[in-house]
Amino acid sequence: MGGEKDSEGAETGRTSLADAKIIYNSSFNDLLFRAQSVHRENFDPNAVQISRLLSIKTGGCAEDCGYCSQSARSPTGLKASRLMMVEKVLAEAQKAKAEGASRYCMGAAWRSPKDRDMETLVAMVGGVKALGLETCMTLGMLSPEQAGTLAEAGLDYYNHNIDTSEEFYPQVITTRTFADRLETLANVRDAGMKVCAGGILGMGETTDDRISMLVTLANLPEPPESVPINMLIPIPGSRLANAEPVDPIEFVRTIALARILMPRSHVRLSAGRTQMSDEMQALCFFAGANSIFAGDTLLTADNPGEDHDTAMFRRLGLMPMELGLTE
Ligand code: SAM
Ligand code: DTB
Ligand code: SF4
Repeated sequence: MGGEKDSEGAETGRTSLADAKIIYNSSFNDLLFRAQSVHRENFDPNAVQISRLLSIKTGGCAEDCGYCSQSARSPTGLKASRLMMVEKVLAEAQKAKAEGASRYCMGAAWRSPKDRDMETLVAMVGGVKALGLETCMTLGMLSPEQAGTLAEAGLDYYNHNIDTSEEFYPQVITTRTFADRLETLANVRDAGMKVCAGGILGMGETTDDRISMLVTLANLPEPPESVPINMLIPIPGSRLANAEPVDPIEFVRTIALARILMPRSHVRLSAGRTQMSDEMQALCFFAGANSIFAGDTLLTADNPGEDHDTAMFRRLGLMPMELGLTE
């Protein structure tokens, strides 16, 4: 692809925004063919990794993310609850495993974890791992020490999204900065965990914002192993409740660009699948998406559920990716 060049004309190994735009704007057939070719060079094209989500601490969050049902600043009507007990989390993880999940992701509505919660979180990681599942957590910002503690507990992945482009970000969140996000990602990486970082489409951002977000992710010192692409689930009462929905073809183009810029990463078709037809999801898989969240609920919002996804996998000839083949 001819990436960025330094002042002497040598390749820097980074992707330039200009190159990414050219790829994104190529004809749909050319873009999808290229994305699918890259996908096949790096993955089994018919295997989709299945993750499950659990909200271990719901609602009452101090942050003001404009898309979220869990911000205490938005009248979304969501009831707040305390951090779940370890035993309850392990029982839920056991059920998810029995239903075919290979990775278990635990999310908390926090700006960042409190030091008093670390012991409970460490016990959750150890317990879920002992069930033979990969572990992931998303708890907000992490200090280097907190990242170190979770890594030592055996946490495989940490999810922290950049959500959108650096330019559009202040219109979505004001209580923490884009630079704060990158700092947490660096702390996670330095602690030796795998990084899961992506964003949301359909918040009123431009095409250039979407491309810029992916270029930021691809140009991290190491690209994230896992890249969730969410389609905004409009939450009544949230600031972005009436945002302009993203055009499905633009959504698929964004998935294809993610696959091309981050050939070896898992690209996860995350929130918003209840609003997508099987045909749209099929195009996303063809464009290189190879991970989903399964189950009836994400953190607080609806997801298609087991029966629907089993039928869709059958229609498309897709198979759940085996644990151990997810690198
Ligand atoms: N509180 C933690 C944080 O924000 O880092 C973790 C949980 S937060 C809900 C995880 C991610 O879910 C957000 O960064 C955002 O990308 C995504 N998300 C949240 N609400 C969403 C919505 N309504 N539609 C689509 N994606 C959403
Ligand atoms: C991510 O990028 N998407 C997931 C996961 N990471 C934690 C969360 C989606 C949340 C959708 C809205 C909800 O369930 O409240
Ligand atoms: Fe809080 Fe996370 Fe929701 Fe932002 S996205 S309001 S930090 S739970």
